[in-house]
Amino acid sequence: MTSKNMLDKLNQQMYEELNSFYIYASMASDFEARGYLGFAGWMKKQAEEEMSHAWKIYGYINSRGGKAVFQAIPQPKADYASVVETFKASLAHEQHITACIDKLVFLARDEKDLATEQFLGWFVSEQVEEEASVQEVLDKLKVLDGSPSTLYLLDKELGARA
Ligand code: OFO
Repeated sequence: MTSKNMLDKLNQQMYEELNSFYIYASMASDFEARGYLGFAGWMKKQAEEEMSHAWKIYGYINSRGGKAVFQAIPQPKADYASVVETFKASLAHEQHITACIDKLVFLARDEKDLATEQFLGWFVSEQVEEEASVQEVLDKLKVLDGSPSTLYLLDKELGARA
């Protein structure tokens, strides 16, 4: 049995995932406006993944006798100063999401809710991947000198993800 408290916290996490979608969709649009179509495609893919995370939680809440409830999502930041700044913000956001997921796992353990703990296991692994993929981009940006030509090449490379 999944407690009302746990279901409420899962609802909060569904909000976090939808908020992530909003943030990354906005980053994609900012990249697109600056002509970085590859970075934009990469971020759009990221945003789509966030939407799929939200649906996963939605399905779980409803399958455990709860009801997924949608909260208002704040307007995301629309303009970033540079490509590096955008990816740094993305990494910070993923670290925040990891902390949220970890808290949920500890709550599930406290409540001896094995089903929810197991459900959250997928998100724990996913966060390792998500943080690593953003870190990889930041590492490449650090190695490259940030000149327009290298940014152009990286933009092309990341565009292949989409
Ligand atoms: Fe980016 O992993 Fe969900 O939020």
